[in-house]
Amino acid sequence: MTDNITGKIIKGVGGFYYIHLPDNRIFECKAKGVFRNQNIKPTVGDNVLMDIIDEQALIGNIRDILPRENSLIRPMVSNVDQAVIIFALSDPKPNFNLLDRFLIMMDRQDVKTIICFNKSDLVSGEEADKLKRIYEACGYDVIITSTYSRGDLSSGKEDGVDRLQALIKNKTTVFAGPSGVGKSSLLNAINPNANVQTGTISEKIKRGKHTTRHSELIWVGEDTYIMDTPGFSSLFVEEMECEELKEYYGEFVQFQNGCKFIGCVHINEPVCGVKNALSEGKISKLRYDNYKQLYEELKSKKKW
Ligand SMILES: Nc1nc2c(ncn2[C@@H]2O[C@H](COP(=O)(O)OP(=O)(O)OP(=O)(O)O)[C@@H](O)[C@H]2O)c(=O)[nH]1
Ligand SMILES: [Mg+2]
Ligand SMILES: [Zn+2]
Repeated sequence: MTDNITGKIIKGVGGFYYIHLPDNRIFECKAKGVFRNQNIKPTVGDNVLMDIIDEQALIGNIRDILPRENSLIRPMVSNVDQAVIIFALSDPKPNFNLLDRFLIMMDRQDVKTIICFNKSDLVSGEEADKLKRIYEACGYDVIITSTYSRGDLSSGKEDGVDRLQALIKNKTTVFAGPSGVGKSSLLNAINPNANVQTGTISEKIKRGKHTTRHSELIWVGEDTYIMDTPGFSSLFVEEMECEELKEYYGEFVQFQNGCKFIGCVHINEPVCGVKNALSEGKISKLRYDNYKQLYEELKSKKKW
């Protein structure tokens, strides 16, 4: 029996945890360590100390959970470095309100988010570039990808999948986004060995046929993991005062000097630097409209 091996939980199903070791073996473990007295539940992403029970059968036991750098609630995962939120430019059409909700949710959990617009083969270059500029102006890294037509070198354009690959190296990254946008396809493009199931969207149920159902970490190279998550179609921004919302719209900040009222929320106040910037086209109407909609929803405490 070998003790105290360090590994990472990549999956948890029915009381079993799957521990990935640096040598790329995966052990099926139960959790019987001392941490159980402290009421800590092992979570995907946890680095753990494992005892090997049966080397041949790849069975072990989790002895201890190493200290967490962070621990997200949605999705439930530990030690995350960053998130990539993926939307399709078309099929399905992007829901920008949902995108903002996700950006806010990750910001509230102190996780850096990169935006990836996939399926660039389905829209014009101008359309993709316009969106890229809008979200870059809000302070986000934006990548345009296609898993269908990669590396159009004739146009001299950098391939988005290559850029994504570079951005995730040596990190643990959560891939999130609506169903059918190509999260699993991108994962396979980055690492063909990942071999994650993907699927065409069924017209009837509007869901991918091989839709991802469990969050799972996938090892894609040394110190590099990606968490593939099931698609979501709605998100609820909880426990926030409507007055707080503006803090999550980073591009507003530089214009707030122009607001007459302290605590201006940029909705109905006269003399507002943000609304002024909006009318001059310095703030995107798309973003402002989503801000306003979320503000009203938070104000009326309506759940969504
Ligand atoms: N046109 C086009 N289609 C793509 C692209 N990437 C993926 N697809 C297709 O989109 C469909 C959905 O892809 P998936 O990778 O399964 O999507 P997903 O985001 O993992 O979906 P869920 O697991 O349901 O959340 C599949 O039919 C893919 O072949 C792309 O760049 N362009
Ligand atoms: Mg998937
Ligand atoms: Zn204002």
